[in-house]
Amino acid sequence: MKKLVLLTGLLALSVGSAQAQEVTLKAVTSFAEKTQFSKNFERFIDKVNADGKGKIQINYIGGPRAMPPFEVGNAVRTKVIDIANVTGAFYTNLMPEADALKLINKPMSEQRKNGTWELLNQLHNQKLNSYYLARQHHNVPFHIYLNKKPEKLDFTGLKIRVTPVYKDMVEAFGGTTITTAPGEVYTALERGVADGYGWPVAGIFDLGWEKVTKYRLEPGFYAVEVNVLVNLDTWKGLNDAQKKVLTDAAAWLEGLDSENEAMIKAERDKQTAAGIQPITFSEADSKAFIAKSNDVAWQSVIKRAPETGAKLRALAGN
Ligand code: 173
Repeated sequence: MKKLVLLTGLLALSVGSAQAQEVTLKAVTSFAEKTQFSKNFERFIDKVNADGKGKIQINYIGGPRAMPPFEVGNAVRTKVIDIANVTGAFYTNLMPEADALKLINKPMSEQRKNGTWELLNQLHNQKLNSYYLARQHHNVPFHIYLNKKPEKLDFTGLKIRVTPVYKDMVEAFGGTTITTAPGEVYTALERGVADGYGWPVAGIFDLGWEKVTKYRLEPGFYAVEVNVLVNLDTWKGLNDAQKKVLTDAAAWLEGLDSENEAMIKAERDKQTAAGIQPITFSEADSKAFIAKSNDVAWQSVIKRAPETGAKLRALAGN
């Protein structure tokens, strides 16, 4: 009898380790599939699936059709999914410091050296039960797009679609805010529920927003961030070879940001060709706009997370 138990145990063990040779992670993106802020993550998945044969594979479930964007952070926390492509703006409810990511625009190579990545990884470990694998889209600014032309850098009387990225600054400049997921922007503009919206300099053509957009307000502000998070239990369960596939692919993914300068230029040209006019103000006004936008955002983070918020501001140096 004892022998039998031992044998069964051994058998179970060997089956277990055979399975551990190749793991499959379940992935979700918080942006529509094949659009600007999912595309590089999809390239990352292809790379992992090519490099990770026999070790690690990613099963791509998809985007907002599979899961509402504001739920992705919680889904990776609870291991409903293993790996996610998600902006911090969509999980500030779980981690207020995620709102500071837009204020940190040093290259990831530098953030990994100066302690920023380490602190952010700790926060993701604690509050999102996840490992902070990568950050993408360095040096891509946000803008406010409008259908009414303001006389100055002020949003008084305007209703603007926001996420946590833009909420504090739009309100600081007198605007009324409506928070929606990207999937609801088109209808809000079409129906005149919103006079404008916040969005990065790139990606407005993906969901047809050029048809309902007249102006792009200058200057751009903050910095886009979309992160790749891995559930912490999933991460800890991987062996070194599996971790290496993900870590190498993450470094490669961050390297794709070298494409951004040309991409931004092409997007601006495409907007001009589509009849979207830039609204510009004096250099002094633009500078003051950016300074105030940064200040209100930092204040908002530091109010919710006094100690870590202040540390992040010192690391960001702005
Ligand atoms: O506007 C948004 O939905 C938003 O917050 C965001 C964040 C990063 C990239 C693109 C959009």
